[in-house]
Amino acid sequence: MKKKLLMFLFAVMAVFLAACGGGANEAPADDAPAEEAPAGDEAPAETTGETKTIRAGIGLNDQHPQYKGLLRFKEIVEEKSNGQIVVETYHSGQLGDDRTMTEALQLGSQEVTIPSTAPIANFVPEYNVFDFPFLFPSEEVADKVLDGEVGQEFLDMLPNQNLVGLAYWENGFRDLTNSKRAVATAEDFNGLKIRTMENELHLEAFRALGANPTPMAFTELFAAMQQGTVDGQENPYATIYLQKFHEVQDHVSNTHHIYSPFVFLMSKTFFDGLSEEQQQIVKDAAIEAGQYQRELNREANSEYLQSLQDEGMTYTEISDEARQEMIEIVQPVLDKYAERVGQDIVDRVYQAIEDAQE
Ligand code: KDG
Repeated sequence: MKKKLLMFLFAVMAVFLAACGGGANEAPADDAPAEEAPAGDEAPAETTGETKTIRAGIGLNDQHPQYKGLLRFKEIVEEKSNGQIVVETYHSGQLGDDRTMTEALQLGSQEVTIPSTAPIANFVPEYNVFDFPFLFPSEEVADKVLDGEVGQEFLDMLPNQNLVGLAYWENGFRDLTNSKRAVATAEDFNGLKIRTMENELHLEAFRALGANPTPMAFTELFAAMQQGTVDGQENPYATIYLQKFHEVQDHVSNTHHIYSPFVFLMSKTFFDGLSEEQQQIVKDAAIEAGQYQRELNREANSEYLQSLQDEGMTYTEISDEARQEMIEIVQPVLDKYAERVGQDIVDRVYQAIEDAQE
């Protein structure tokens, strides 16, 4: 009887051990793919069946050249990858604002966004340099610097933040609008409640000019102007017109105080999961679509100042003397930030700007 019981217990243990041991050696079917390298790393796009999706979001609306550029990016990528990479496009902050979308890229829960450099400076402080007021004298000089060695040096700072910078696009020269008064001189900024991008340097520069700046996400701006929470804002003419800011703003001045680049950002987690061939496709597409976007943007910015006046805004021209006074007022802020981000890199940017003008 005892013997039978012992044999029964042995049999139960044997079955139990076999189950445990076998389970450890054989990978369950579901885990099998994790053992293999992601298909995209080795195989060219055409030979794998896997489709990758890029969710690309921007803050501006679907009329803006930035969105048209994004549609061009989609067209190129989907064609060149034979449909293996699909691009979904979102505008008007549907996926969030510049900061939240950039964070989503870092987390790998979104693949592309194209913010201005100002919010990027919250992740990589060196990017503040691009937002030094009155830094770039023209769009052409900006192109040369950004598409050159120095521009690349800045893109190379992004992987540390789990971001990849594929190209520079253009937001453009920023101009002031408000609903209180015509702004012609530095004095006219006095007490104006101005919405700025979420960036300390912008805040300090406007404070130096005597304004009362408030940082705010772009998605909240129209309502803030409509409700009078802020008196004004600053953005390129294309944005002012296409976002219909003229409906809630009366005055526009060509302050041209900052040239705002856009940076085409991709999540590094996503980029690293692409094959080399696919990485090249998205990089080339971001550059090619960016050329197109810059062209459209320049046409829009030169056309829409007139459109804003046709819509009833008063236009005030900033004289050379008035602009010079503004430059002098904000200089201490620039000196402070140059020290903060490193005089070396600031000097390299200044040098590249000088070289670009030769
Ligand atoms: O899509 C880009 C916009 O979100 C943003 O960068 C626009 O310049 C802008 C602003 O003022 O927030």
